Amino acid sequence: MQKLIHIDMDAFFVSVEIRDRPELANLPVAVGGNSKRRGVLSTCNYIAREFGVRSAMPTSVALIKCPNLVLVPSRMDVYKEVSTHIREIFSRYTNIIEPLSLDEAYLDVTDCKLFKGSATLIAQDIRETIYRETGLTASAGISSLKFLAKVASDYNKPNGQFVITPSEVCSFIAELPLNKISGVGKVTFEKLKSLGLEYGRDIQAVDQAIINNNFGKFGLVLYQRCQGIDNRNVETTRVRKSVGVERTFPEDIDDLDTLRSILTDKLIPELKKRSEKYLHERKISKLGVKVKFNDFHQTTKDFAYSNFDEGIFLDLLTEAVNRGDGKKVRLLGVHIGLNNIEVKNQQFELSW
Ligand code: TTP
Ligand code: MG
Repeated sequence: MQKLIHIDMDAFFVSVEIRDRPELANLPVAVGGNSKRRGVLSTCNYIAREFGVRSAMPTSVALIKCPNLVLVPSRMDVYKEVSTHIREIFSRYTNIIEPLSLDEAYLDVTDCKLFKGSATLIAQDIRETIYRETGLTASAGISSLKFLAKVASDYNKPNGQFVITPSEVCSFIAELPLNKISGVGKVTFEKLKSLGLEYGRDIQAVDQAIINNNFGKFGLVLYQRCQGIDNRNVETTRVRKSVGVERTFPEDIDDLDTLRSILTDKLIPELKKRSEKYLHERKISKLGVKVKFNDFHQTTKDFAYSNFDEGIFLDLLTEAVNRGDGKKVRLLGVHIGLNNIEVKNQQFELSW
């Protein structure tokens, strides 16, 4: 049985702003909504939520609900930095991490040996570590099923956590309002209710054909969820760390000038072309050259740098070739390192 944790930062953007401007702590505060007439809020703190203010609400509406609302411009670069930091914290507990947005991720801690493998204590420790290192609070949900971990992280929000143990799954779902299940939006929920289906127990008791006939593919998913079936794993996105191009020669080469011109005329242009698509979102962290000698011994020489620079590549080549003490070169490669990925969330970008 897998042990999953869903972590979600509390009122993320606005909590970062209040952390950095503590004088705002007891006021209703929202991020975004730059124009009073046309803007839309990104999020707001829990004080503002008591007035009915919400994410994605037009600023004009929010100001009617809460005339004293303090509007703060967003600072994406800072939120991204915090996001990178919390992901680094997650990686101290597991390698199986699936980020969903800047402030939210699933973690599979099945194999984590800390706290005698108690997912509840691991989640507690992650949240404490996040608070200690970033000054921000997070909430967590713990369960053996992905969809329930997500439901659970909302349960004791903010700054809380909730665990649904395997033996509690069935009874928990029975009491669960169906609109808490990811994928059940307003329209689907209304339709379900019109069929007398409002809680998990209603679907647990109904004939599967009724759900299939009315809700198609999603009906099957919903039916399975309510039976406690969610076979999805935590999907780690493998992040590419480098891009490289290399060439094995038809005949070994010992002339440095020939190697230099292969590097500048062929390999670097090809590397540039191949890296283009990554460099829209990522930056270069280092340049490197790899040399394999005719005895199959190979060596790599890297240099931390953030741009393509032919001179640096050539210097690296000379150093690498010199390591061969006159041996002929069988293969030559160039590569760049890519820095950590920055998450882009189109949906959120629209609502700035
Ligand atoms: P959420 O986790 O949905 O919201 P939140 O962290 O502000 O509040 P909580 O989790 O405590 O309920 O979203 C994370 C961040 O994403 C949020 O701080 C701002 C941004 N965001 C938008 O910009 N627009 C939106 O419509 C939503 C929902 C979020
Ligand atoms: Mg959040």
